Amino acid sequence: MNDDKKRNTIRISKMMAYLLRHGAVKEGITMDNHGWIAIHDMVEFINSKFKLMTTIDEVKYIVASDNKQRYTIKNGMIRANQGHSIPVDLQLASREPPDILYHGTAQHFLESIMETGLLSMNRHHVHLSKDLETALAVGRRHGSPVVIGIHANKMARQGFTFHLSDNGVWLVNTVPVRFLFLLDDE
Ligand code: HQG
Repeated sequence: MNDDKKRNTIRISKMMAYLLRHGAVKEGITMDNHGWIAIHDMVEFINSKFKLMTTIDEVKYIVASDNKQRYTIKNGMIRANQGHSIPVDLQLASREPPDILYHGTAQHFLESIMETGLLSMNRHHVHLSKDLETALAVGRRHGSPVVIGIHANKMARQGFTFHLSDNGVWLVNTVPVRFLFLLDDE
């Protein structure tokens, strides 16, 4: 893939994330209650907005090669597996989480988190990872990364509901401070 093509692919995949998680309805694209939009509608929108010439096949390639498996395609429709700010019902079954899950964040959020617990902020859920590496990468997006441990199974036993997205991200509405613990950096 040449550099121009790579740049276009990145633009298209960013636009997809924006539309499917946040902007579709605002941009006039029909989305059902479960977060699905027609791939055809998305391709048309992207092409007219960016004067690009993407195709359904290119979108399928982006979905198949996405490093976090962010999207699912089914019957000509596409949706994001997690990360929404618009109200969608992903119809995920509740799942019993492992003993410990991790949340990656930035140092500068730590004080506030340790005061109020983890909040979903602009998204629907707090996003948790099953391994440290992923959590660190998530944290790095916000600044100097720090990973917080969560006593997830204990939370579930106390009545908190957990969901597992189709791409392996654990979702929960909130995590009160009493279930959080700090990890050593080493
Ligand atoms: C922080 C990416 C202050 C929270 C990732 C986070 C993930 C608080 C930020 C997915 C707080 C919200 C989601 C509190 C939480 N006080 N700060 N009480 N509670 N925060 O982006 O988890 O690459 O909405 O720690 O891989 O970083 O986009 O959430 O730092 O799965 O596919 O508020 O997005 O996936 O940031 O990331 P975000 P996130 P993609």
